[in-house]
Amino acid sequence: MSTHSVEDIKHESHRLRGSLLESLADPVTGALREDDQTLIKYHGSYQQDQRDFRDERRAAKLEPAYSFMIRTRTPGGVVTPQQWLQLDAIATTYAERGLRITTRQAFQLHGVIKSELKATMQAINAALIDTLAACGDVNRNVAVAANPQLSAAHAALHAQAAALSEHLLPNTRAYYEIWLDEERVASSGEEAEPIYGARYLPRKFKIGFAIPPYNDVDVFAQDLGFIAILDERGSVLGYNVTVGGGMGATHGDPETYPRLGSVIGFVAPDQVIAIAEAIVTTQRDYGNRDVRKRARLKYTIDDRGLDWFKLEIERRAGFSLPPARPFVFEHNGDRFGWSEGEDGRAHLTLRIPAGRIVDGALDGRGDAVRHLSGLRAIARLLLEDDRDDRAEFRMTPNQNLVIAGIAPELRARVDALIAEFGLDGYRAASPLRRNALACVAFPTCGLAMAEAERYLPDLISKVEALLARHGIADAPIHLRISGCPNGCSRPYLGEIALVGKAPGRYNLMLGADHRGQRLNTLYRDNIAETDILSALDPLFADYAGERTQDEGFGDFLVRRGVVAIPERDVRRAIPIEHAPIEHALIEHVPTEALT
Ligand code: SRM
Ligand code: SF4
Repeated sequence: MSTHSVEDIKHESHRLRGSLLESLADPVTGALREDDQTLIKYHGSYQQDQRDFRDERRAAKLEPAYSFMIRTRTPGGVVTPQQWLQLDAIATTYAERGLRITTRQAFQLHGVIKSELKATMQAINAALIDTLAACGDVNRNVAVAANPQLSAAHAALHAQAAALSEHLLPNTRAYYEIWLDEERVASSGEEAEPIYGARYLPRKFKIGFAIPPYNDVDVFAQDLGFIAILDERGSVLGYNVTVGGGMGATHGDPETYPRLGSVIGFVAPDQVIAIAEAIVTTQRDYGNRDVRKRARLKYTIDDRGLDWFKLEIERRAGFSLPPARPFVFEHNGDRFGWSEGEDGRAHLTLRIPAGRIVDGALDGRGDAVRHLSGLRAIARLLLEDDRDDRAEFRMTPNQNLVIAGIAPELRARVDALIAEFGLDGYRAASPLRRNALACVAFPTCGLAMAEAERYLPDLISKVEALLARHGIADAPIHLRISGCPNGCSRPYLGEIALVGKAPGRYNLMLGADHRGQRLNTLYRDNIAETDILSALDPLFADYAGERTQDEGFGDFLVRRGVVAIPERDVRRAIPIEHAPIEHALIEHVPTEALT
């Protein structure tokens, strides 16, 4: 690693330019200079190396197999069928392992080599998608509820999120100069960064918009969350604001911890940008720049107090926040299958295991799938037919995919394609499998301590067998696995979670709800698969016999005192008087229980 601190690197980078051009042009190595490895993150890319090959390469006295991960900035995860085809072609040409949908509704490409990085970036931009600020100490991809049914509310939130994402982009032209050959204006000096300043933020910053009753964005895991409050016809009245959510922690360091966002009040739609800017600049000025592990907004708030924080952001925004409005969350998963939007269009939510879209992967039942080819065929069909340009591909924050806005008369043809290409796995999959999340981990993630994405199908099969033995194969339990405690699959919000500690060893965490409102807690430390299954076995037996109707597994464990969750790790809904707006489901996915 660099001997320079990240704060110094940012400050001395000439607005994120560093020596990236020189690093990219150096043919001797597949890597970048050390400081540039930090700076490239702000351009949406990470230098990585293939960890499966490390020993072999070392033995052969070769440098590690360096390559780059590229992450898109796609607010709300929406792309057109045309863009889908372009991304597919880019992944097929330049990347390994297809397209990867992330837990923040972005695409990741893995395995792009340095000499092809610029061409890949240019191809992404030619598809009218960029990667600016997808990583780094800035505002990241803004997540939006994927809700396919409330079409008008989704459109309003998506527009709001896209505008906010634009507003919070860094001002520097570095991205355009390095990747898109924009000429640098010699006399212009360094650009002003009115929102970020010369050192950008102390740490990454994340924003998500939720539409109750679904909490698919896990709004309480965001640094800044907006919970949409709709009127009875589905129009957006405004948003409850949540601050200070975050998942990341470090094993054995009690100074670091996951934290749920605190609900601090309500804003009207036209106040969203002002309050977001006030929060971002407060974090810029007061976030911890000495200790990176303590630099997220959650620690700024805990160190200085929520009351202080609220007063400070109100002062900066120039208005005060009235009390939060009633809201209720029912679920933080996705609703699979066909549904109908209020606009009469059809929407299809597909399960994409761990978000990895490839041909030939296993779907957990040993079947080869052709997801990349299948989605290509669907995109082509939609393009052929898209008379009114309304169909879109919408990634969900649970790594799944909604094909939204399909003309109803195309349903049968889309259904035929999902069957042909094995994209209909959601119909037969258990609720456990459908709802499971796994972060990337090995072989690309440099921070992984244990497997996650690659282990998920096998792990699920074993947990499914255990559930079946107790006669509860259809239990809609949310299981999440991360290869380390950073929490990229938001594991601390899983009813069951495995958090990697070492190869084959995990912390077993239990007791979150399935609404994203309660964190789980450590149940067993540093155990291997056999012990994980043995620990779950008696709990499943009890759950099978003693659960109340519709009681979730996490709720059951808390009620029975198997785990105790402190009140600070719980966020309560504010009861609403009228029933939440009903959603029209036109496909009943067997065994899915929405609790
Ligand atoms: Fe993450 C770092 C992957 C969502 C918390 N995350 C990483 C890196 C870049 C590893 C690294 O720093 O070298 C991983 C790249 C792996 C790879 O090979 O692709 C990585 N994070 C991911 C993705 C792809 C996981 C996935 O399986 O989908 C998600 C990409 C999101 C996106 O599109 O922007 C991803 N990461 C998250 C989330 C979930 C979320 O945002 O909703 C979290 C927890 C929420 C939070 O931020 O608190 C998360 N990632 C982290 C952290 C811990 C941050 C902290 O506060 O401590 C790190 C490590 C770090 O920043 O130092 C990290
Ligand atoms: Fe990598 Fe850890 Fe994030 Fe998994 S949780 S992708 S192992 S940083």
